Amino acid sequence: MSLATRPVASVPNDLEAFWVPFTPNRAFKKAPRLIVRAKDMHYYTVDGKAVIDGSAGMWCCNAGHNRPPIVAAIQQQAGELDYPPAFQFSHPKAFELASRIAALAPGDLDHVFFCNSGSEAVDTALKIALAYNNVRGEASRVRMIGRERGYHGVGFGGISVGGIVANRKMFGTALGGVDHLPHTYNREQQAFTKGEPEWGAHLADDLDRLVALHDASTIAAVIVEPMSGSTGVLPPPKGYLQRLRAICDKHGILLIFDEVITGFGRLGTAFAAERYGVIPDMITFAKGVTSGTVPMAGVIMRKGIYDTFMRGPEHVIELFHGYTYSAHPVACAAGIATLEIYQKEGLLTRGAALTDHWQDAMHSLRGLPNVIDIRAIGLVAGVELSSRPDAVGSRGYDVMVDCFNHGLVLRNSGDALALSPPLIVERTQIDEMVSILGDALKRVA
Ligand code: PXG
Repeated sequence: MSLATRPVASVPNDLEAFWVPFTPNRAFKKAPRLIVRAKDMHYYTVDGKAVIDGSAGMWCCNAGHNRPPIVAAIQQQAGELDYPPAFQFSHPKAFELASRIAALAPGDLDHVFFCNSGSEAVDTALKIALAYNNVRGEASRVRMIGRERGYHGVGFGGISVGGIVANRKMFGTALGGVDHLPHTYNREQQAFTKGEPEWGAHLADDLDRLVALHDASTIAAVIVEPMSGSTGVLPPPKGYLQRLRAICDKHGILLIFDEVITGFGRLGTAFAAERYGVIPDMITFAKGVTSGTVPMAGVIMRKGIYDTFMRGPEHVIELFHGYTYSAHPVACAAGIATLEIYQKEGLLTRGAALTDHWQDAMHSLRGLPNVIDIRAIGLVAGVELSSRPDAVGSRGYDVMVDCFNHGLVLRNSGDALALSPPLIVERTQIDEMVSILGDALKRVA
């Protein structure tokens, strides 16, 4: 079809009203990056240009874009049952999706509480940790332990246990009683390692120091991302998560893995918990559960936690918590169709099969201007650039914009670039991404 006869996507003619999240609005509105269509590995811009998706949207479109079975499931569900009350009523697909997710999760992570975003999932997990300790007669356990450089969304719970200063400093003191483990990144010890670094397992022992300071009887839970994503892709040091699990067990502290990014195949297993052979007490998930098509998230918890709540009088609500859109039918339908694609196409383990090619391709960028570290694992990579002395983050931003202008979407977090393509990515597409990024690194001083 010629451009003249093709239906032209409508371009907003006034960009003022929408406050674009986590974005420098004035710079964006001067040169907006508008995407109007997507298919499989590609986005299409408002002016019809194809751009390869190097970030699965924002770490979520793991099955690739606009996959017909997911689209059909969403359309059908919307036409059949749009919405029933989420409290005191439910619908069959909520149970079906929960059963499938529980079956994917390792060990006795058997029960699922649904939310709509990773931030809600984190708040939910923290609240379940508090309530669980209450119900089991350990109500003095009210403290939460997060980690420096952790990202757990933007709710007050999430920014409290999170450790990204820009996300915290403007927003008061948030939750009280929160302490933080040290982050696990040390460039001198770890730069340019492939997969998990050898150095750093001992940093888990800092939890013992926090227990000595606060006493175990005051600590409800520890929450960490098995691999920190937003802060620039920091794989866990070998043995670190196992050590954290052992220390939590010693002190009766719950361990929560925030798998909003690592869940649904990013590291080559369904969940990172499986990759590391560590069963946390709760897993938070979001993003990949519907491949980004409809907002959906949740908390998977071990049987013992759920069972502890199921002991009171049967007519009494066990947990005073939930959202209007918990287990929304359209999201559940999308989730079921997504999990079917993951299973049929082996996408949850494709990250393991492709990881050698992925790591070699990413590490080929070593030696290009300003590259000071590369961290690649599963199907995710962080490429760290040195900061301009007078403008931290500006180089990463310029590379992101340059890549977009030359056909690649990736994420920039300060001067760290993150790549996490849909799990359907082909080797040739990995090479294409690396080539565009390499050229951008040469162009941007
Ligand atoms: N936990 C983790 C580990 C996350 O990565 C959230 C919670 C919050 O999810 P919601 O759905 O509330 O956004 C996240 C979200 C990026 C980027 O480019 C990362 C996220 C979101 C947007 C951008 O690093 N992670």
